[in-house]
Amino acid sequence: MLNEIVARKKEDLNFFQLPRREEVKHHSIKQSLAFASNRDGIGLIAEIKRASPSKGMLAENLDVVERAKAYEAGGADAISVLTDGPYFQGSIMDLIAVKQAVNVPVLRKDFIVDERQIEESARIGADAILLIASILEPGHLKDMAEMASAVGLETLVEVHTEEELNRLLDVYTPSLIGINNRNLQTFTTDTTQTRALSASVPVDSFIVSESGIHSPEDAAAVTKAGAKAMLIGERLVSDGDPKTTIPD
Ligand code: IGP
Repeated sequence: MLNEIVARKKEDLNFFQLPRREEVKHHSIKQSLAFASNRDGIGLIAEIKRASPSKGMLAENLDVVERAKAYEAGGADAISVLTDGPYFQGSIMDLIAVKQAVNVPVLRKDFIVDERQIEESARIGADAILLIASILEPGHLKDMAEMASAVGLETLVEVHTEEELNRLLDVYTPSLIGINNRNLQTFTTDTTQTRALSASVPVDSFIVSESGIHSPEDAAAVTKAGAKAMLIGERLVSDGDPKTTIPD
């Protein structure tokens, strides 16, 4: 019986494919995006998003490994993986699988509210995590960012309003700031939000424009507004070719 249990345990570990710590090769998301922004005018984070609370399923039976490889081959400079289950149909297993399949940095996209999620993110091989200003008090967010850095994770700090941004900047200046064009209360997107907030972002911070980018025109507009990278989910999940959205 014990032999059987042990054999089963080994099988489970294989199934889960949790990486060995020493086998995880980390890549810096900031460096990758900065390099791309200098080369192409803007960097691209392509997102694996199976579903969203507002649109429901975006792709049935999405093969996340195949999709992540397609994004990488198509020129994505980083991959974001939604790991929330209840609202986005993702899981940490999606991230584990994607991380092992690509050589670009992988961002864990989730609602991080507890330090145990930071430890977990490091353990599953993420290179970076998202921290959302609207759900974390500025002081708490700063502590979380420092904890993340201590375990080798970079952070993308997301703001949606100028008030959130200013409250945060009073205590902490993130090096990667995501301006979310989507209002998380109403789910409506407006890419002019990037322009509205970018003037208040400190010059040394790197701006990522997130959400609602569907066309080369949108991409050009956020670039003009000061974004050095853009994060695209829905459009790419439904389309699959990152190049269609990158401006020349
Ligand atoms: C991607 P879009 O409109 O291209 O699918 O958006 C990304 O910005 C969005 O998924 C997102 C998100 C979030 C999801 C931005 N911030 C916070 C969950 C939690």
